[in-house]
Amino acid sequence: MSTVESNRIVQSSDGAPFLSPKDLADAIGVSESSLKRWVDDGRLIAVRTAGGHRRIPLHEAVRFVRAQRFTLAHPEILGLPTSDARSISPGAQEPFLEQLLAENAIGARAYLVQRYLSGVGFAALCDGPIHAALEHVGELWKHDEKGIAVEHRATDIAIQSLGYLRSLLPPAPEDAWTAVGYAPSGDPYLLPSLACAAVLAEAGWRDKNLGPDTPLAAVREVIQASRPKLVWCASSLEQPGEIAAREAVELANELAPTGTYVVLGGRGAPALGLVGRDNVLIVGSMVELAAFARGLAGSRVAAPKPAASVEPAG
Ligand code: B12
Repeated sequence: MSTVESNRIVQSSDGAPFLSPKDLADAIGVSESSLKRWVDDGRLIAVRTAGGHRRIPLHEAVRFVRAQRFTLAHPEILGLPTSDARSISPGAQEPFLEQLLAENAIGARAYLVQRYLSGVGFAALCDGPIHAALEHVGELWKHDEKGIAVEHRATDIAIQSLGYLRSLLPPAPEDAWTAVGYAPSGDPYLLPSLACAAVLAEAGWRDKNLGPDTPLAAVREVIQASRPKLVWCASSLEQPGEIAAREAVELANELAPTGTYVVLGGRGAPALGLVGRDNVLIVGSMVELAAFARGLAGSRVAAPKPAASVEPAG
C-alpha cells in the first residue's frame, strides 16, 4: 500500500517518491495550472492515481527542472537539501572542498545537488569539484596521521554526496546494458570506481560496482552472471602491483573474443600493461567515460518507471 509523507511526497508501493503538480509548481515558483498544462502536453511525465490525479515521479521532476533550467525556489518541497549559505564563506573558491574540510555532509550534498540541478552532469562534477577537493585534501598533510583521518572523512562525505545524487536518477531502463567495474587487487581507493558507477548510471547503464581491492575471481563471477558490455577498472595506485597487472591482462584476454570493452582509468592505468589492445580503452576522465558509454549505448535515455500504484490525493 502507498504512504503519504508530510502531505507532499507520496510513495508508490515500490517506494518510488512522487509529487503532486501543486507541490512541484510551488517548488519551482510557477502556477499549478502551468504545471498541469506541461503534463498534459507531454513535456513533463506524470502518472495518474486510481482517482485520476496526476503524480510526478521525483526523478522526472528533477529531469524537468534541469532540462528547463528552472531555479528551485523551494528545494525542500522536493525533499532536496537547501544550501546553508552561512556554512559557505562569501567568495569561497572551492565550496565543495570547504564543506569537506568542515565535515559538513549536508552542505557538501546541497552544493552538488545545486550544481546538478543547474545542469552540470555527474561526470563533470566528479572531474571538477570532487576531484579538485580531494586533490587539495591530499596536498594538505601528505598522509601524516591527521591527514589520513581527514582523507578518510573527506572520502566518506564525498561518497555520501554521490550516493544522494544517484538517488535522483531514474531506474535503469529494462533493456539497459550492464557495466561491471572494480578497483584491482591491492588498490584501496573507493571513490574512483564509485564515480564510474554513478556516471554510467546517469548515462542509462545498469552498473555493478565491486569497489576496492577486488580479486579477478570476483570480477569474473559477476561478469559471467551479468554479461556486461563494458568493464571498467579504476586503478589509482601509480604502481598497481604485479597481481593487479597480471589479473588485468588475464581479464582483457578473456574478454577480447566476447565484444566486451575494458575501460581503464586512474593514475595506475598505463602501468597495467594493456596499452594498444583493441578491446581496451585507457581514459583520463569521467567525462571521457560518459562520452564513450553514451556513444556505445546510442541515445538510450532512461524513461521514468511507471508507478505500480499511488494514493489518491486526499
Ligand atoms: C583519499 C586518499 C587516500 C585514502 C583512500 C581512502 C579510500 N578508501 O578511498 C588513503 C588514506 C587510504 C590513501 C592511502 C594512500 N595514499 Co592516497 N590519496 C587520497 C587522495 C587524497 C584522494 C584520492 C581520491 O579518492 N580522489 C577522488 C577521485 C574521484 O579522483 P581521482 O582519483 O583523481 O580520479 C580522477 C581521474 O583520475 C579519473 N579516474 C580515476 N579512476 C578512473 C577509472 C576510470 C575507468 C575512468 C574512466 C576515470 C578514472 O577520474 C577521476 C575524477 O576526475 C589522493 C589525492 C589526489 N591527488 O588524488 C591521495 C594520493 C593518491 N595518495 C597518495 C599516496 C602516496 C598514498 C599512500 C601511498 C600513502 C602512504 N604512504 O601510505 C597510500 C597508498 C595506500 C596503499 N594501499 O598502497 C598520493 C599518490 C602519489 C602518486 N603519484 O602516486 C596522492 C596523490 C596524495 C599526494 N598528493 O601525495 N590515500
